[in-house]
Amino acid sequence: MKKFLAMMLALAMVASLAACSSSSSSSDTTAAETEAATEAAETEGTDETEAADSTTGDGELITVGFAQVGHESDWRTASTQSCQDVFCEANGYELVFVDCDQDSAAQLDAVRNFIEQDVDYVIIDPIVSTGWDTVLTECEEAGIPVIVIDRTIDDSDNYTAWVGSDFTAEGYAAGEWLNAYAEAKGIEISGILVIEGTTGSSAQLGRTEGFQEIADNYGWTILDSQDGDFTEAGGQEVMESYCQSYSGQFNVVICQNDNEAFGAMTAMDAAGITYGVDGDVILISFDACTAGLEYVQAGSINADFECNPLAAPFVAEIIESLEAGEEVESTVYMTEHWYVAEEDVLTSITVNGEEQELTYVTDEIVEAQY
Ligand code: GZL
Repeated sequence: MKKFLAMMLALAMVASLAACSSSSSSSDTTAAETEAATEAAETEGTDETEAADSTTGDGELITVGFAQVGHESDWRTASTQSCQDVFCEANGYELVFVDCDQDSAAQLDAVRNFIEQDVDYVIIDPIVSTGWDTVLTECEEAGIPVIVIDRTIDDSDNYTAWVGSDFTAEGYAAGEWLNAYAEAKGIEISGILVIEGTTGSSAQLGRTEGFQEIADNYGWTILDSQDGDFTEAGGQEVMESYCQSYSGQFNVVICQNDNEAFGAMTAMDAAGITYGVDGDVILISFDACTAGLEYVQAGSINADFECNPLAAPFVAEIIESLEAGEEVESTVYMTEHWYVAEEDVLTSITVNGEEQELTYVTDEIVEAQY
């Protein structure tokens, strides 16, 4: 009965998806979700009843409501796919997925809809880090555990666990790499321009804070730091403005994700500004998605600081422990790598006194990336 009810409510949810995201992205996502579930079921060679037994033992699927940030970047696509691959019927789950299209109000509505549907678990990747306390209390009162992934919630700790990355550490690593690289290459850093991620997201806050601290330590000048919203269009728009306003004043560009870097490269190409290993501007990025690593391998991006989007398997472990009545870790950090374009310049950096390895990008690494 619960499964039938969940299915009917899920269908109602799909109908309301347009409220949360543009119809094309929600229908694409639904199609992808269906495709992923079908592929997984075919791969597993397991029918739904057998698969359901594998998770709950009573033939019931575990319903998981996932309020995703949006579809703004390659990183986001990989994050969504990871959840769809793991939380599928073949593995004993029913995923109610909502693409919130970078709209914080819509994301809160999505979580409240999950409560109405009485899902078993809620997963949230919070678009911004504040405004969460009330709805998390509502989930608690409804007896629905919440697992936060990727970005953090900073105004409440009323959730079961968080799985993600240390964004400030990513910013520190980018700053220390830049210092060591400039020294090794004999480059005087004249001026730095930053294209930030979505304002108020913990990824933007952490990367900005970490890099700023290192810049202050070395006395670097950050000429400007504007929001590119983690999108290619945003990165291009901000970089076009920078090329106008700061021509000849900068030799470092920091993009807080790969898609912004793609846009920044388009803008610098149009302005006749060279970048990368053989260019006048050092280009640094974050995420290290496959396309980003291809640009690193080509020497267009000098260094790319990975942010791992594949949190879903770790979330599934948490849910399975909770189903078994076991204690769970409240914080799970993902493993990340710092990728570089040149094998013979630096092999490691020192961050807060700790030596951190650098990874030279090879065909095998690009092939295996997300
Ligand atoms: C970081 C993640 C960010 C990525 C961007 O964990 O939230 O959001 O860096 C994505 O690509 O848009």
